[in-house]
Amino acid sequence: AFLENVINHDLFKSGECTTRFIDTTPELFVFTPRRDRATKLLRFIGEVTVNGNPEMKGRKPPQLPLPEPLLPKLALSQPVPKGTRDILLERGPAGFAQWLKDQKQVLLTDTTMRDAHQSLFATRMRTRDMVEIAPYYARLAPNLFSLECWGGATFDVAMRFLKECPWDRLAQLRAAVPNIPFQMLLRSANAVGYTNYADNVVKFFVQQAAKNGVDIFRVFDSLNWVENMRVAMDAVIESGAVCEGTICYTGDLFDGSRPKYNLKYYVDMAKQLEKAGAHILGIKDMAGVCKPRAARELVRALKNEVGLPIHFHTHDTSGIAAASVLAAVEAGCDAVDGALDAMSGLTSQPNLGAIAASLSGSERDPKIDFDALQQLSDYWEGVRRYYSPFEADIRSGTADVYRHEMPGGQYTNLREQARALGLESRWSEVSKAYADVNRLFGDIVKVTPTSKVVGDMALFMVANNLTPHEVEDEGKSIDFPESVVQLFRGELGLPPDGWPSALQNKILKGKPALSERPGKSLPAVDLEAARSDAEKALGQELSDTELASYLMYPKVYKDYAEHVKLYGDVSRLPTTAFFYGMREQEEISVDIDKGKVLVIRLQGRADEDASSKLFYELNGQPRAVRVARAD
Ligand code: 3PY
Ligand code: ZN
Repeated sequence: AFLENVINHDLFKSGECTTRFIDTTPELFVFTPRRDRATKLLRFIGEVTVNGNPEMKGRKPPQLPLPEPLLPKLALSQPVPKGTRDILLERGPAGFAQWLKDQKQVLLTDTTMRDAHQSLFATRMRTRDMVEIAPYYARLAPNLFSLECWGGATFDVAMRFLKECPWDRLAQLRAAVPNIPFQMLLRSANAVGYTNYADNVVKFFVQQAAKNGVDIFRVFDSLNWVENMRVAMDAVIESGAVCEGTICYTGDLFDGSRPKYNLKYYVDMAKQLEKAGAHILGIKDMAGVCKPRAARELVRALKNEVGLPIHFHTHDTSGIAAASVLAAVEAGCDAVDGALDAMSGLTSQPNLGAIAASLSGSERDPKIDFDALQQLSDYWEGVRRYYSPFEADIRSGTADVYRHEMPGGQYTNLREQARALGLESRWSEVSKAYADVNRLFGDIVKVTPTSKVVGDMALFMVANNLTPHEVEDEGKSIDFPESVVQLFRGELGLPPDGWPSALQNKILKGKPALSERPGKSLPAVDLEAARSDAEKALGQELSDTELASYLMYPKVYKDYAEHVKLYGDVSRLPTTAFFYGMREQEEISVDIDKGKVLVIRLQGRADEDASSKLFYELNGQPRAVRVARAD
């Protein structure tokens, strides 16, 4: 690059430079960003090749090399056809909801890019693997109701573990798929975090998400408290996006011993959501415990009592979730979620292709091109192999889910937490403790973030060999996990019937609890002051979306930004290089910018005492990088 600078310099070209040319021409030492970016990426690949990706610690990599995922055989020069999003853009959110309600066919949402990987491999799917297939979705499946591709746990995992920008993911996907609505999961006052944020932060976050490509917001509250959903719902509606006000399904509609979550409970909540301005009513069966009979009755009752179109979401943890989906469709459900075949089943969504096939020829035929879905699924089959170290060791459905009621999206994450605490071999105790904690907490809705607290407490009980009786026993002193204290202080809101008071007294040790929604007493955050604090700390300017990331996760965002300074945008690397490094003589290509491709080959490696030297070829030029060895 230095030589390039010399050769391209005007003075050099004019032939008028003297021997002092180099000393007196500092700009020769200013290298183009391209070289800088390449150097950073080579350093990252070197680190991972020599020391391993920290994310892989204790995990077994797959057998390498892996075959390239198969892309559909379709020329991307084909124009993008009109799709469901065009209907939304033409009619606006209310008109779009009416259109949905008027359809005879059932509409389909593909959750592969959000919930499926959150539920199968701890949310580790990288942007690059999504962006590769995205333009094919636009051409092959324009009639999907939506792609759930953002929000939930993907936001923090992107920065925390994958070292990539969630907003960049959204922008790249949006550019590739202009014709299918994008859907995100929003935890109402908790936005995409694990705690309630100030109202103005929730609002700012929603505005950014809507502005940058989210069309449909599935808004839920982790205690089903509509009061705590209003700020987020209002922000969605004011942003001009579609508000899917969502009920979290829990318990068992027909279990007389748990009458709390009966039909009346859900119908009342649905009416409140309708009144609060929801365009669509979501039913979110996050654990996959809504049995077929319950799904049928619930949808039937809600269709009768509420005027909104209904969108049903479930998980296949039990192995029979597709039956619940079909029952919901029979009862008149307007849209349903599934994951493409290769990313379906187990703790993920039921199989979208199979659901579509089962309904084919019926009154509710979704009129979807199977061959197209199959081609997309073939791609995902290849992608899934990249992530095998993150998959939980489960091979079948389990009816045990009706006992523990753990959300599918939490299952692999909690197993991860258990593993990190050395409790993996005691997983069955953890899942039993999870059910015990739910009873101790008064039989609550368990979905992020309340599910996280229940999980924390379950791990705490197993790690400390505590029985439910000991937890309740006033004579036994317990130092409860901080998240449990916060929950009982009301920092995530309130269940409709309050907390069990004896346990609350024990946990809070006499300290007061909130009696209103937390956002009411949280002071507004001075957004510009927060921006300038972060800018000072990082020595760089923050855009609005970066500020939104920082507001959600200050520490995670800062660590991520430091990583970018050191290693550049690693989201561009192939997934095998990112997690497993490079093998000798392997060649990868990395699109670092429009039309700018780096071809990187690892030629060889020399191990010295405390470091290793890696010899690369970068676009045909030799480059060497030295990496200190961690061992
Ligand atoms: C999330 O909030 O991330 C969930 O998937 C809840 O089910
Ligand atoms: Zn889910």
